[in-house]
Amino acid sequence: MATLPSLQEPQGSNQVSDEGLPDFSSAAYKDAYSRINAIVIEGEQEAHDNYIALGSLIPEHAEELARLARMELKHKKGFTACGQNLGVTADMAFARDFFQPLRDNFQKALREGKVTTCLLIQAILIEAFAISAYHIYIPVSDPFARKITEAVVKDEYTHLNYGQEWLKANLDTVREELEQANRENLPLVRRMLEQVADDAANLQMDKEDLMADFMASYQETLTEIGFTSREIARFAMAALVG
Ligand code: PL3
Ligand code: FE2
Ligand code: FE2
Repeated sequence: MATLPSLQEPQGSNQVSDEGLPDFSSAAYKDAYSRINAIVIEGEQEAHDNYIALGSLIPEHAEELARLARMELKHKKGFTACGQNLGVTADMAFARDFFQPLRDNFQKALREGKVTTCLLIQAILIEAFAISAYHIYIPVSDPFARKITEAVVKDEYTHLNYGQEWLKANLDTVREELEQANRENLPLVRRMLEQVADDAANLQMDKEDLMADFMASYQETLTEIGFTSREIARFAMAALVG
């Protein structure tokens, strides 16, 4: 017996085009994008604010940090356009909540003048998270967003590098604070990854790919700062126990 073709696309399922890309106009895609897009927009805005704030803790680098901050506003603009291009309204309230634990920890460290903790949170953990997300997003993105994201990811390496070089230059004095800050904040990043996994899956981004890419940047950065593989393994363990 012949079945009637369904006129409406099934809600919640991910439509796939001939090229294996998601259907960017499906309700399921747009719903997930409203949160992911908001997370990215909010993340770029907070990154801007954090680099400006870091300028007050490292006044001799205030100008360079202001330059990094400006790049973040450009990223925010680019990702805002990505959402508009798909006809999606970003759920900014969701994104504010998403970042709250990490934002609170950054603000506390800032009040206490803890440069090392602030740099670990913004320039290492958040940037490595962004880099992994953008890497995994690029191959499954729409052509408009792809161009923007490819340009952004290059800048994010500049930001990661800034934190890396400062921590490397000060390694003798920052070890203890870095270890403690990592213990408190790496579990938060892991939770954030888990929170975003279902929406990311709707954009055809795989959770394990995200985690693996994150761990690769994280470990590489700690190696560059000057930690041994044994020390890095201890650092990474915080993701398991937190
Ligand atoms: C700092 O430069 C940027 C901070 C942004 C944090 C990004 C979190 C990413 C979550 C998963 C997003 C997938 C990418 C989709 C892009 C529209
Ligand atoms: Fe950025
Ligand atoms: Fe950045």
